[in-house]
Amino acid sequence: MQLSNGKTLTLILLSALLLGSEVHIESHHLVAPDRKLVSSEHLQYKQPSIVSGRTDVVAVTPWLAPVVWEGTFNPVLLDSIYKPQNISIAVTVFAVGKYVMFLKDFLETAEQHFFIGFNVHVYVFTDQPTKVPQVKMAAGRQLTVCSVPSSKRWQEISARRMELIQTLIEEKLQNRNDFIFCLDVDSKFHGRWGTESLSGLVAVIHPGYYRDDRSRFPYERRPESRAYVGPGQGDFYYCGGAFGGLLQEVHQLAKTCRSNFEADAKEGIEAAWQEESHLNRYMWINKPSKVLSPEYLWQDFKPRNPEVYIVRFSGVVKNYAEIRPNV
Ligand code: UD2
Repeated sequence: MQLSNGKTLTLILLSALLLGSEVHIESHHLVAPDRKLVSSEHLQYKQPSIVSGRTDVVAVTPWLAPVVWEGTFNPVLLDSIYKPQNISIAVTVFAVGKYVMFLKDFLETAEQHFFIGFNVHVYVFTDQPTKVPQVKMAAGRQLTVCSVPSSKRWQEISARRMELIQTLIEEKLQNRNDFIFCLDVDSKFHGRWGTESLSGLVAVIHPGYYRDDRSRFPYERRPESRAYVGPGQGDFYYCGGAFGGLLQEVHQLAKTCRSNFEADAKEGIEAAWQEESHLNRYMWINKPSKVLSPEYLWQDFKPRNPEVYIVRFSGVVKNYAEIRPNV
């Protein structure tokens, strides 16, 4: 039977009511009041245009969220808008087992490129607090080490991050930070990552799949998993290695991914890419309000594509067999 979308939905809801079953709505979008973008009348900057600019990339999603590429924003203008708001940005990074070796480069390059001139608080989660390197941090920036148990499975380390992010926000960050970014440690900053990335819910497009048809995205494809994304569904394939936004939004994301991951685990299911699969399902239902282009998480082994003018943050080449507790 052919029906318009509206009619199909009505029919589904009606049948659900008649059958007495529960209609499960899993949208969690919080109303994140947009911050007022107040600019100074004294700032001189290049005239904006709506007819000239980048034509080689798409800079807006079909739900009208900006996609951030070099050349689509003015960093001086944005910084001048956010600076007087005295915002504070939390960062989480996990370094368990051999991954502590990546901390030095991660922290040192963050000092050179990540939200320079703003309040930044880095939370390092590790099983070896004594191995956290001493890195000189600029005024307004600080680091806190949080102890976590080690694990024999890398999948568990990666997946438990959602739980730890959820509890960190609940127990330590409320009323102290405005935004949070959760980043992979085996990566380095190479270029500016700043106020252009701020929004309610922020996702980064994975560098490995953005030119592919969505049928090739490595979503979780088993319908019995809570991370399931079916054929013809999904928008982009997003990275598990970088996401962020307003505290409340990231809290909702972490809480949902954690509980879905744990409910799956009780039924003996581990999604194809652990928390990355759950994040992809979440971001498909709860559309990100800003999407960062693959400039914000490239991979060192990949040659740079022409539309990527600048690599801002990139995963280092690593030998998985050497650094993971299991293969
Ligand atoms: C991808 C994702 C990663 C995660 C994973 C699926 C990117 C760039 N990376 O990377 O975020 O979604 O797929 O689970 O999107 N870790 C440790 N110790 C370990 C293992 C992992 O501390 O022994 C931490 C560390 O912060 C690391 C992160 O977990 O950066 C992700 O692990 P990975 O880098 O080994 O995952 P990978 O490369 O498969």
